[in-house]
Amino acid sequence: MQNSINYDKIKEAAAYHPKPQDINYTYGTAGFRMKADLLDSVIFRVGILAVLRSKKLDSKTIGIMITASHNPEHDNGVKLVDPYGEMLEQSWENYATQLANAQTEDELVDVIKQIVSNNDIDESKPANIVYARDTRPSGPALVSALVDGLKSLNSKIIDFGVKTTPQLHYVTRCYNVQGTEDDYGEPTEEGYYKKLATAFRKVVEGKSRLTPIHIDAANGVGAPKMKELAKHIGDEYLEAVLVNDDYTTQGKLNYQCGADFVKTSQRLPFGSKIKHGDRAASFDGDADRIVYYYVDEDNTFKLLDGDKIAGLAGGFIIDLVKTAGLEGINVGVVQTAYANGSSTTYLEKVMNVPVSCVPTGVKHLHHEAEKYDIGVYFEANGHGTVLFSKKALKTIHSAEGQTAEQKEAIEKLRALTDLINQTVGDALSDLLLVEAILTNRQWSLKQWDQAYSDLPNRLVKVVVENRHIFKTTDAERKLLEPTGLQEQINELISKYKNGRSFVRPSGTEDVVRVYAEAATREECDELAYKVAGLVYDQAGGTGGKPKEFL
Ligand code: G16
Repeated sequence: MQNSINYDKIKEAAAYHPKPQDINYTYGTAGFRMKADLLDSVIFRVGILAVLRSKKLDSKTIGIMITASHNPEHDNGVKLVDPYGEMLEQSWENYATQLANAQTEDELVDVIKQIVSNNDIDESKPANIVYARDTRPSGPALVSALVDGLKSLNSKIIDFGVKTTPQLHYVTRCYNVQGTEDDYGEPTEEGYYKKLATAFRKVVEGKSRLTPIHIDAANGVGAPKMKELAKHIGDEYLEAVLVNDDYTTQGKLNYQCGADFVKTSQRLPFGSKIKHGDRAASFDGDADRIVYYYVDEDNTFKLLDGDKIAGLAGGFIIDLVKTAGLEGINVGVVQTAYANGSSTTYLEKVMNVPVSCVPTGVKHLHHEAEKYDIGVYFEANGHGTVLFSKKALKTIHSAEGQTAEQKEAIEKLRALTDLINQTVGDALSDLLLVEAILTNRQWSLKQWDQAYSDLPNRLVKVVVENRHIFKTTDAERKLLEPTGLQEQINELISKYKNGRSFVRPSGTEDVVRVYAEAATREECDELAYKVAGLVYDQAGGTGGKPKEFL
């Protein structure tokens, strides 16, 4: 049969993509991610897994994204996207790891057979795959390994080309729900722009346009895609000025620019010339994160990160729901341990919204946000979105409203359900969401920033021999292992006013991350570097201690 699995063919193809010796691969926070030259065999095998997943899910289209997002240009990575545009179901991550680590072709076939039998997969089902990549120079070669993997199982393949990660999530969902009552839009890049642009114009109609938004596109795929989106929206609604939009020169991607750089170093990206009064935002390398910022009268850099976006979006949506008279729709916010303490206090005490804290990684936030009628989720690093449950969508789409004010609020909520990419955090869609809210409120960035003041905070990376020895609990806020380390961290924290700090292994980089916040900048930095030094000394630090306050 045409679709059934030919194991000899797989072995033959796999021989061209041998697994390097002595490397242990793990499907982490956002799939596999590491130096691009170590990924050939992994990508080939991810293709195989995607086909198995599609067969398992009745030939639903599975998405594959080749990107390493915020990582340096020489890294690359790959992740699978499930039919509704969400991250791969967690129970399958283990299969990805097993496939990637099978040393020989025979072992690989054994793992495939096991997955087929464990999941009762009907081998004769056809498989449908759509894939895309970002602008990394290693992308084309990795795509070719992927295609070899997909072809070894006779999958139907759609090459979606060079795209942002959220565009791939969007199109995956579109393919799977086309023509159903959950239709999500045209499964094309053009369809994506049209949907977002139309919704944006609806939400801001009749309001004065804001001053230009300066966008640092991290020299990544977000640059050409933002330009395209802006064309669809039209200058009369949004004026976008791009910097760091050189996505063709090698060595520039994410280099001293982009959302991760700005959030971590808490300063302007290279190339930005914004002055007091200007408005600015940064995307990351695959345009799934966004942070905003401005400079104050005294030239101080001010960051509006994912926490601030959650507050802004949550506040606006709650107001619309109230004005529309849609009682019975609850709104909640989901954060991670990286959320600034002040933001959590603001959300809980001032906005009176329920807040949940989950481990890092979009999949965790996404699932938690699904528990609310409208779930706003944002990581402090700028990755997030808003989910509308079926109940909320039905209520919003069937509501009519009595007064003109109610009708307007309902119309805006409807438009927001199209404006927001509900599959995953999306820098382009989130930019439009923020711009739409600020336009409606006629707020400057400073006015938005006034909701609350962030506690000074600091992120430090520590390189250790083996980050996998770090085990955490309580939404990553406490270390279980190495034993005894948490007690020492607690002792340090107790010496600082409003001190908070935690340590966790990164799922996307070969480092351990240390987060700290405290009442003042000096105390916060001291705490961060002391905890980092402790980790370095007690848990196999290598390559030099983090520099300050040793
Ligand atoms: C990915 C994940 C995010 C996560 C980030 C950092 O983002 O999608 O959920 O916050 O990695 O993760 P970690 O601290 O484990 O390295 P991106 O934008 O790089 O895909």
